[in-house]
Amino acid sequence: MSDWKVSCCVLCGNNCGIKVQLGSENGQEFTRIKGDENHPFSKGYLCNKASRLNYYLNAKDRLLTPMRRNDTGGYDAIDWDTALSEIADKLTGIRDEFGGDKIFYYGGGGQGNHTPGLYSRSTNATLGIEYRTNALAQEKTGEFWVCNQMFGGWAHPDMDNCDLAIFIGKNPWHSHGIQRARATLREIAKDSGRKMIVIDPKRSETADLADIHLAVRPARDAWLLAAIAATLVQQEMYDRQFIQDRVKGYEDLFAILESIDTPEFAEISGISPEQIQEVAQLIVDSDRVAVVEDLGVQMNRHSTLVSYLQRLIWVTTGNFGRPGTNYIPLGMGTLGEGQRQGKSPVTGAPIISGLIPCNSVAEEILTDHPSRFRAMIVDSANPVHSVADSEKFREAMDRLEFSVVIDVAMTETAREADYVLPVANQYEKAEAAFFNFEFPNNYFHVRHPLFEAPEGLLTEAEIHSRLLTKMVTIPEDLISNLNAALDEGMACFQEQVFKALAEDPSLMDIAPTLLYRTLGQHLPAGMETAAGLWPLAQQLAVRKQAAVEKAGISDQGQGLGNALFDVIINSPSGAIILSEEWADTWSRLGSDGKVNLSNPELLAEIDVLQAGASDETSSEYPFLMAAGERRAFTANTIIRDPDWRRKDAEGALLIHPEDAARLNLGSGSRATITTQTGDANVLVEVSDRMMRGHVSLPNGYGLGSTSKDGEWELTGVAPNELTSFEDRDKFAGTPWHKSIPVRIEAC
Ligand SMILES: Nc1nc2c(c(=O)[nH]1)N[C@H]1C(S)=C(S)[C@@H](COP(=O)(O)OP(=O)(O)OC[C@H]3O[C@@H](n4cnc5c(=O)[nH]c(N)nc54)[C@H](O)[C@@H]3O)O[C@H]1N2
Ligand SMILES: Nc1nc2c(c(=O)[nH]1)N[C@H]1C(S)=C(S)[C@@H](COP(=O)(O)OP(=O)(O)OC[C@H]3O[C@@H](n4cnc5c(=O)[nH]c(N)nc54)[C@H](O)[C@@H]3O)O[C@H]1N2
Ligand code: SF4
Ligand SMILES: [Mo]
Repeated sequence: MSDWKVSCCVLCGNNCGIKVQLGSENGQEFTRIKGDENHPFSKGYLCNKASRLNYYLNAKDRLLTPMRRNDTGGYDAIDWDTALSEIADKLTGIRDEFGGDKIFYYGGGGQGNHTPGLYSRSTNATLGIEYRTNALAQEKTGEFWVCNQMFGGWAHPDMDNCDLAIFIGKNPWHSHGIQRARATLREIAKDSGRKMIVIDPKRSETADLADIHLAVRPARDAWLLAAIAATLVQQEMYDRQFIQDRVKGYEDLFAILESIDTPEFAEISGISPEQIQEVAQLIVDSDRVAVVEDLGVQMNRHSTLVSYLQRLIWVTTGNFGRPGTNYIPLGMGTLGEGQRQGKSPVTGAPIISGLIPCNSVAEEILTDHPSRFRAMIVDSANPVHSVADSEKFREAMDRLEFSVVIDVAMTETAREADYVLPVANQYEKAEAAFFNFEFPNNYFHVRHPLFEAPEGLLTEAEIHSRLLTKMVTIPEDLISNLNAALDEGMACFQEQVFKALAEDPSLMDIAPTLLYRTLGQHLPAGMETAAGLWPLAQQLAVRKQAAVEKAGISDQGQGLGNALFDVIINSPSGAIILSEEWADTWSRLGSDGKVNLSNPELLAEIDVLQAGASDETSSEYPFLMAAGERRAFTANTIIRDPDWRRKDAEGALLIHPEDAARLNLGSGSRATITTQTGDANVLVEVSDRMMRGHVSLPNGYGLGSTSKDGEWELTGVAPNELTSFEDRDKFAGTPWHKSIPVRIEAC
């Protein structure tokens, strides 16, 4: 039996620490998996999914060689040098003829890996790529923008220390998103001094544990939250002192909230005025309110407005910047700075945090507009499956003059690409993710590789490095100099890097690859891909010297940034890298230290609510469907082998008993779901958790894999075969996946 090794689970963004024993009877595998009690935040916690990680590690359709599409639409295995030479030729050809801004970059990381995004920067800068996106632009960009306007950064809840936890369109029992979610939820539920409110049309597993479940009508959260905010203002229940001292730009907002007809809004939302009053009172009576929203509202109508309205509730009641409330974290990398800058070249879609809305990508390609994208690099993402209207995305990929996918598997997106490049998986290289939002102590987890990659597979860092040598002349003498400097020590290396960049700032374009070729090669074997984190460590050490030192990291004569880098690459369970004060969260707000509630565009949008709600359903499409629910055995498209699931093999459509009876459906029967975009045959499960008129389909199904007879077989329904890319938020372009009008018929 081997020793216990440490790493993390890669099946959701929580990335809980794991301890594993390794075996190699059937290839590389984890023979035992348990929680790592030394992980600074997951502290030994795991959910049911982690025990199934072998299905990722030993994925049965693992890609093992570069592939090139042939004339018959199939793929031929080719060698790396041929693949990378041809890819470099195609990409530089498109750049030279049409401009680098016609090449689009999609992805850069998944739930557990963010180093692809670091190294692709060299390729992207060399090609002059200007436009990119990733999955955040189909869920979080509206929230990012709202938070940027209010706080100058993305707000997070302190669920561990709150006395009132509010979950809006989020089911952490299954989806996590907060550390040790099930344990945390149980702790809150058990403690008579703490309360929980869940806002969800479905009686979710989280709602089961709540003190108050507000079963809002699907897609009507905006009216509910506006009614709660209006109640606080109209009855002067807000925190006057806090507003006076800590908030600005609220005057126009308060005037609008004064004018809201609360009973009317309550009626539209499906929640009684009495319950709204009760909730407002509970918020005011609580000392420490922590609030989080997620896809139930972010992938829904009025999503950006909802992100704003829910924040009004806790900002006006003073629940920010104190333990147990809400804060702005700081970590190694930033995910969503939230600036809205520029527009996409063809459709003029808003670019937030540098990302084009995922829903707009196909439209940016399927046009004769001269600015259309002509090539795409997809790295660690599966947009054909994950973006609205899969068929449209396939058409768009077909229309491109060139596309390449970098992935561990032959995904739905890979199957549309001209070239597919296979990579070492996340247990075969050093990896890290930037989903670390804890505060005031913040951690970072660089995982050490546990296995060698199968022969012939490269890391993303190596792929981008080799691709670069095909496109530009790499300054090999500089690489030799830097390697010699490394032999002298990190301080000398740092000095030489800064000197080289000062002499030739254009080297910044290929800096990640330079680091990989120098620092990377001096790190312990297998850790090469961690080199790209070095500049982030340097930046953090400069920006937050006191907090890094308070975390116990000391300069020791090599420079604080180098010491921080040393700590992160030598802490296999993860390390605390920042120890801040609660006052620091206030310092992110700008010079006056005030939360800014002014947002004229969203104020005007509250007026739109006053006009009432339109009926999203019709006689043709009488149900609303939430397309993409998180369940016990879903993990985006990270595990593709259907056998990993212990239950819900096909991903059943959940429907209320009365609706099912009316349609002559029972658990185990089959139905056809029809939307404006497509139809699908689905297994039905009757569930009294659902609201009448509301049905739910899980995410991560409808993936192809090789069956026992060697056939490519799909399991369950891929939700985006049924969704439309036009159904999207007007501020952020995020999709309305959680309220799709559908027709359901027994078959
Ligand atoms: N098991 C599992 N966990 C995951 C993932 C996974 O694939 N599987 N994916 C990860 C990722 S990428 C993300 S972004 C998160 C997402 O995590 P969540 O947002 O929590 O996941 P969902 O199940 O999509 O949606 C949450 C809830 O929204 C509710 N909802 C639907 N319509 C409405 C509505 O109109 N109003 C309100 N208020 N609620 C509504 C649903 O009933 C559901 O309970 O999960 C992460 N964790
Ligand atoms: N209708 C509907 N659509 C949705 C959702 C929904 O609720 N409803 N949810 C949305 C959400 S919140 C999200 S986050 C997106 C997620 O969608 P995407 O970001 O497109 O992708 P994932 O499914 O997370 O898959 C990540 C990819 O990374 C690959 N991969 C795994 N390990 C590695 C590695 O080491 N290197 C490389 N290069 N690749 C690797 C996997 O094989 C997979 O193809 O889906 C969205 N789509
Ligand atoms: S899937 Fe479960 S075990 Fe894995 S990171 Fe998420 S919460 Fe942790
Ligand atoms: Mo997500």
